[in-house]
Amino acid sequence: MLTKCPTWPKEFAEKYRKMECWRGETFGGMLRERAQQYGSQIAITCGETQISYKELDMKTDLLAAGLLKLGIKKADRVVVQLPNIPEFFEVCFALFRIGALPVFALPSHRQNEISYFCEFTEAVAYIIPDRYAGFDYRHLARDVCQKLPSLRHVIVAGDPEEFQPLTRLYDDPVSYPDVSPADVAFLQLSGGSTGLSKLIPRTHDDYIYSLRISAEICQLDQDSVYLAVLPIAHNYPLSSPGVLGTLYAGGRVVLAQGGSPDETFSLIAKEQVTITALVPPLALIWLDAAQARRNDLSSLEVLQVGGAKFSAEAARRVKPVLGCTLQQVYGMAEGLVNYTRLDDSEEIIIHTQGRPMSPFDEIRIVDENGCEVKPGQTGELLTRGPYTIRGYYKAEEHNAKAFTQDGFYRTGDLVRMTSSGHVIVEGRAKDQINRGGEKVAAEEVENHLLAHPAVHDAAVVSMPDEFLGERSCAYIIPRDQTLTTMEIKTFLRDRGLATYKIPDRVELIDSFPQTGVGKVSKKALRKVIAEKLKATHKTKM
Ligand code: AMP
Ligand code: DBH
Repeated sequence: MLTKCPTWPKEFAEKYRKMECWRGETFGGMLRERAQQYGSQIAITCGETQISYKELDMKTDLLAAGLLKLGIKKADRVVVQLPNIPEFFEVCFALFRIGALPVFALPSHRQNEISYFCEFTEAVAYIIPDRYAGFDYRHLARDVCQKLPSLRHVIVAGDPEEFQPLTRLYDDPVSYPDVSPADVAFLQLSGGSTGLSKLIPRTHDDYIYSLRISAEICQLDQDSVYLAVLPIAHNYPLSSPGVLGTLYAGGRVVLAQGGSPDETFSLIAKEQVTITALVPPLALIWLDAAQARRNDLSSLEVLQVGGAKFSAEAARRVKPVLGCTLQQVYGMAEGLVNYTRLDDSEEIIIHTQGRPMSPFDEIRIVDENGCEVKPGQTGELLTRGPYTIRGYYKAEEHNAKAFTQDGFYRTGDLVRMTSSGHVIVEGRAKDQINRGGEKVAAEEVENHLLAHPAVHDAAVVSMPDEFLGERSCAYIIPRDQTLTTMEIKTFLRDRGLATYKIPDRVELIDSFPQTGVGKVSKKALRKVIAEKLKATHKTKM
């Protein structure tokens, strides 16, 4: 058993079992069952490669055996940084089958993030592709190994150079350790709001429940074809219903390497894709591209948009332009996912972020004092339920703040509920920038900025952006007036920070505006930059 993972109190676990949310399934068992049910039907398509359910199950067995032989044991952590390639599934299911835990890093993470994940989770192995999207992950692995000599294995899908090749690990099947449905299956990442990302322990029981309900709501079945456009390690394309929900339902997953209309539109026609998931900026690109060209997108039934707020103006265009039903998705790796239903009215689909997927999701909307607001008023969303965690991994102090005494997760999102029970996201109480679905914790970036000798103080805030919704702006009080934006950006990149966290804009300032109690007023800084942008925009017109 993995320690330092808060879990559901006994009476809740009993209730969720009794109500048949948790049905005692594991990922290893689920794949075995699907292989028996669907055999030679295709589970995964990637380019010309097709993998059937039976084949996936078999390869999983072989790889699981190889991982055990390598010395990877039940409850060990393994940082998995794989893009949308078939090996992602073989690796994850093999780890699930032996009860080892993938830690889901994103392809965009760099030395800083990966070293932290490896160190914090005491990972025994790190699994990467050779090269992907013009980046050589073996370079990254070398940097990580230098920093963490204790990391035992680096395993490469592709040309391994000095590391271990994934292909050599496939070995004769053995018997595998017992894995309990109540065990933690993997660690997912939170977008983070205080410093470094927190790690989210999800159990087989709770995650598989969320897959089942998600697949039901999206009406997935054996004929469904899900196009994976976003990086599948992310919770949204992984589980809402994502690639795992599609496999749960016996459908087919088609892996795309990116979201450009050039690649995806022809894939939709070729593979007869029925459903896909985008973030708002990509949805905007698709809407414009579809109007400008004549691809056959008629197989597409559902377009999911989530990860950041989708504007009603853009939402309104989806059906007329793409000819499919829009589904808004408002979720979080910590658990709770809201969906608009496929048969909801246009009004609801366009103007709301949906409603909780499970009847057992409990929602509270509260003011600054923790008191419930009046119906229809805006407040912070708190939630508890059969697939929402009760605490982060190894984060006792943070958990005391991020969860209420009675186990509700404080989402940090400001929402209001319509009389129909649908949620509208109105803003954010947490110190985070949502860059078109990519979350940046202000404090993490500030800490890096403060490490620069010419930076006296730093505050990172969001600024409005037509395309991404928000971008990041770093306000810096310099010790040295010659400090340039370029220098700051290079400094952060050299520290191994993922590119999406590097501030889009740097503003030098003499002092920060303050709140009544003398804290930096980020609200005031956001206002200053928003007005400045508006003024320059006007002079340009
Ligand atoms: P993460 O912590 O990375 O799992 O990100 C979850 C957060 O993304 C939520 O708490 C929201 O702040 C944001 N989010 C996700 N989906 C939506 C959406 N449809 N509209 C607005 N915000 C969203
Ligand atoms: O942004 C997210 O983290 C998210 C969005 C939609 C998510 O985790 C999800 C659905 O499951």
